[in-house]
Amino acid sequence: MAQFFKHGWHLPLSWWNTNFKLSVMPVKKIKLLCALGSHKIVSPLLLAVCLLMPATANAVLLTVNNFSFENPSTAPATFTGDQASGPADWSVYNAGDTNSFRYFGVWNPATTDSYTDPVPDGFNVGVVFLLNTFSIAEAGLQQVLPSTLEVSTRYTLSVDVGNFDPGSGSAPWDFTGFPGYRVDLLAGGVVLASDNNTLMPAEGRFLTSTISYTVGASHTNAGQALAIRLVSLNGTGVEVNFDNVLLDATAVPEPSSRSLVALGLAFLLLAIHLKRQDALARR
Ligand SMILES: [Ca+2]
Ligand SMILES: [Ca+2]
Repeated sequence: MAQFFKHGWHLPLSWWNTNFKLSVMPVKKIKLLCALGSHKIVSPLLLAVCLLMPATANAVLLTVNNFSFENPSTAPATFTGDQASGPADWSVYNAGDTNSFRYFGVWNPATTDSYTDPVPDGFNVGVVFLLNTFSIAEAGLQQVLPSTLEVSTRYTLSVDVGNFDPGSGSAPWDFTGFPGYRVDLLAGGVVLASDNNTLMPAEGRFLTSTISYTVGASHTNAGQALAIRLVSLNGTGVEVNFDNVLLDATAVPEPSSRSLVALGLAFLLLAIHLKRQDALARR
């Protein structure tokens, strides 16, 4: 104990290893020992480390209906949709102009050259088709989810975003370029987080947009319905495609209270162990 106070917290690792039998272990091994409860036979210090390690919480996949735009089922090289309603379970989001030449639905690119990449999931992709010669207002697809915003939870939303290749058979529309996109996560109609056009998929390619949003101990929109909005910014290129819309939720323990308790327990265990070591040394 005297040695501990003499050197304070700046003791070399070898001292810790000798006194606490805690080797330099890979994090994976420490996690395994923590999970197995082996700390009881390793050392109190390992138990303290276990207490300080963040808890592993499992992500729960929330329901996004028709997340892959497979409804309606659509034949290869076929668009199914209209100007007023989106694919099943999705509705049209029109930010400004509802009368211009704009279509919403699903597209099955099989047998066409509209995509070099395979469809991210299933056969269809969601379609937001806007001719910006009629209006520059953004538009897209949106869905209110069955889940509500929960406190102490981290949400992760991922969506594959595609750039329709002009290919050789897309006339009379010119799909050259990319109109830009935005993915919004909402609760109670309020936007919580967005990916505002940070990715630039090449012609005929998909990229995955991912956004995260962590809710603390309280939130103005807690208990209100979550929603997802997939937007085309209506720049040059006519069409943006979306697919594989996945939203998961992970419980997040309150960091302040959890770490305070863990730190307190860790110091208590260390003090007990040091006292025992000191008593043994005096014998
Ligand atoms: Ca799909
Ligand atoms: Ca394009």
